[in-house]
Amino acid sequence: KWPRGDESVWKQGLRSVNTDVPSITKSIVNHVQTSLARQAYNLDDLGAYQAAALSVRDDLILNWNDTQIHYTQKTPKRAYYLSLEFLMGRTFDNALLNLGLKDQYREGITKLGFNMEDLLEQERDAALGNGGLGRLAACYLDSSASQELPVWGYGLRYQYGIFQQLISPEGQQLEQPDPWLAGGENPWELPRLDVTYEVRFYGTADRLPGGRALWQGGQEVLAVAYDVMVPGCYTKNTNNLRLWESKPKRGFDLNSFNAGDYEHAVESSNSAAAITSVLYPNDHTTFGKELRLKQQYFWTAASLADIVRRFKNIAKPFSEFPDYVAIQLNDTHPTLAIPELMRILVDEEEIPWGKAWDIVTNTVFYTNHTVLPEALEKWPVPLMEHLLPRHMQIIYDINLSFLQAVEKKFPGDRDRLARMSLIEEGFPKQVRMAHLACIGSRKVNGVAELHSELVRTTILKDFVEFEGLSKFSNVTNGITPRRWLDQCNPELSALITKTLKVDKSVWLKDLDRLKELLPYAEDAAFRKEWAAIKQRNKERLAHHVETTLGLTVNTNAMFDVQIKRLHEYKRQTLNILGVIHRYLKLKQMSAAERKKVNPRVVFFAGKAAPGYYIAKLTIRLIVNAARIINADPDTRDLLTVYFLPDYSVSLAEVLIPSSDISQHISTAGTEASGTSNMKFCLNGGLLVGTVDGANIEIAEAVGENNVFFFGHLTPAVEDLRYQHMYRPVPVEEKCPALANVLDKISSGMFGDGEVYEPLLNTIRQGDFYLLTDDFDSYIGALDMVDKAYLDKEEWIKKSIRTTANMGKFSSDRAILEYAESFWSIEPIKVP
Ligand code: OX2
Repeated sequence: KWPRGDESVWKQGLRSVNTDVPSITKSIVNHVQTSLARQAYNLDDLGAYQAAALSVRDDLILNWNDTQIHYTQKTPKRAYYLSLEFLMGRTFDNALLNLGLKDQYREGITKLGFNMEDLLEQERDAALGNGGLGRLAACYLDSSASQELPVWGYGLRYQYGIFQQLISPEGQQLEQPDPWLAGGENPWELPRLDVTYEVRFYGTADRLPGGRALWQGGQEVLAVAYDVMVPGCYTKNTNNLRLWESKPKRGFDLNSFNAGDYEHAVESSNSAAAITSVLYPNDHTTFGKELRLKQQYFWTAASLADIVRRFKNIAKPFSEFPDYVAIQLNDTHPTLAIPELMRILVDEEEIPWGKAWDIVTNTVFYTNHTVLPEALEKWPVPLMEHLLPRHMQIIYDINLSFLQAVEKKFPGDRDRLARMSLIEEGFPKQVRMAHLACIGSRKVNGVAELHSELVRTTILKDFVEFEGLSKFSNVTNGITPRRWLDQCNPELSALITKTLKVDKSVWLKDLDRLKELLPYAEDAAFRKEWAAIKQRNKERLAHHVETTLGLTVNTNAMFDVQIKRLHEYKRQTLNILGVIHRYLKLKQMSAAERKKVNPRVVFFAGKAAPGYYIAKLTIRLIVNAARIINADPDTRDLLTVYFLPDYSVSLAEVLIPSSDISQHISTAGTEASGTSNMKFCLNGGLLVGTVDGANIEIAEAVGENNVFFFGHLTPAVEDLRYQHMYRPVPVEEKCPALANVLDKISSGMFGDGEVYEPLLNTIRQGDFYLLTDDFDSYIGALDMVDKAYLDKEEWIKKSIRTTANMGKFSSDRAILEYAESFWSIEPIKVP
């Protein structure tokens, strides 16, 4: 029955998605006219982009609305992906491709006198993440929608995303804020000013009889929802990413205001707004800052309140909560979801403690992303007690019964109790978030085979012994082929579609179909097309470098790319030292010898955490080495180096399709997975890497003869580090080639040598990341690359075979593994 008014009048007003060019241009012009209040006379590219984006937004809203209504009616079990970072990048192009409307929009935009590519460039990246962890979350959202799974994301709507990186003339990284929302309205989100929750901090928690407590007083802050629409690929299903913004509960303190104390009046309102103001730019380090803990609680509390309210709408007993809700913790950042859900169940819903714990441990799942000790989150107990007094009580209570159970299984093993406790002794005591996440979850997983094995045998070994192996598993990461092939490499996508003779939506959602390309490696005409596309992608990158930096890139050279966060464990230093070694060798060659050398262009890009001194020095070395090397007339036709500033998702989309080789050269056992390795290989770039993270599984999939491996293996690392500590060998003895490079840097070949001493000393003393151990085999691997590249036809075959074998690394496969083996949710198609 129609709920209100005249049904036919309503129906006349309803619109559906615009799919033909005339209705698309009509909609764009309408937005120019009314939403922007402009005309054809005063419309620039930015305005045209905005109007076109608003038109796409209308379509997304229709699908999004139908999806949400359908889910609400069908009440399927849903999964919630809690991530403090979502590195979404741009939306316009991706939405058009997923809707299957790019061609129509291109035609319409052309008719209106604009150029599609120029409009795409107007959009600012949504850069609410640091690197792999945040981009993985974005790929998983795309795959959830594309595979029609009822999955929502929950995150924070930071006013400022990851900082913008500038490089000073000396090669110093400078940071600038990223006010990504400053350009006016963001067309890709729906403000839901009606969806708000109160979140409390500080105050007192008084225990009541029956295990409950009353938490009151302190500061109350409002969480306001902003919904970001996440369209699936060639499906109506459009999922939701809900981002929370903090707001003061009341505008300002009226008493202080009336008393003339304006500063105090706005203070609390400022402190509320500050919570979601900025993304913390650290990757793999924790700082123990109160504001960060506030972010974590604010976000988990608002998300859980929202999840619980939605569950209550279906009027089921709480014992059935795990039948309707799965919550995935993206790393330990949302671990407070565990004590917060306990608080809601015990204090508010009056469920007995034991039953509540059963509900929690059947609902929550935890993904670990690193075994690096400095990245394992710990929070000082005094800070936790002050900010979240009730949660600290709950954590103590969980710990007590947990340690009693451990004691029962391993009587008298005090060391084990100390190792496993949720509280680390010390001054101050600290809460170990990974332990809490582990015992509060139904399943724990790592992100690649090797990493999951390291989780089981190192950081969570005691927990495996206590809880059994079956709780600990692996889900190898994946990437969305929509953005990382169809969108970033349209020509290759078109060639694949033509060759496989299926609609592109078929293979894009069933990436194993790429296997059908294998026979074409033997087809010379196909190889020619394949190589021509790679070449045009190189030219596209060269054009980008030319227009943004004013530098001319040699597109006849091999393109060698390393793009990722700057970190000692990722060893960009090894790469630049290798480049310098190559330069020195070239300098010594005769002109005749140089004729036989393959020209090479080396690209670097990546941000360093603002306080990470050594990583910033590495950038400085790269920039200054590039300056000298690129200016040398003896060698510049054969070797050039570029550091491209302000790495972003959008820059990655230009770099990745252009690479001949890419480098993933972390010290064995340190890179949990890596995901850009998958992106390069999917685009037919070959991998140079260590036997680490997902590199191993990529090599298994594409064949070891199609990758260039080097370096020591994980089991050797501990011993080598031990030797560095107790039986150090000088670099000159251990690795003369490397010692020579270090000497040249020290002696000022690339500017003031003194500057680099702290960086070089990390290698000369201790060498924790094993550069001296791996340097020779690294150079060996790069020599192999040179040799292989000489046989162009064979190289192209390798490239085709690599792409053809990358099906496993679709994030569709990964998300379906989570859906089936962890969350027990099923696809639900929106009609
Ligand atoms: C990253 C890991 O370093 C990387 O190896 C992995 O591919 C990515 O997460 C996605 O799983 N912060 N970022 C990561 O771990 C942490 C902690």
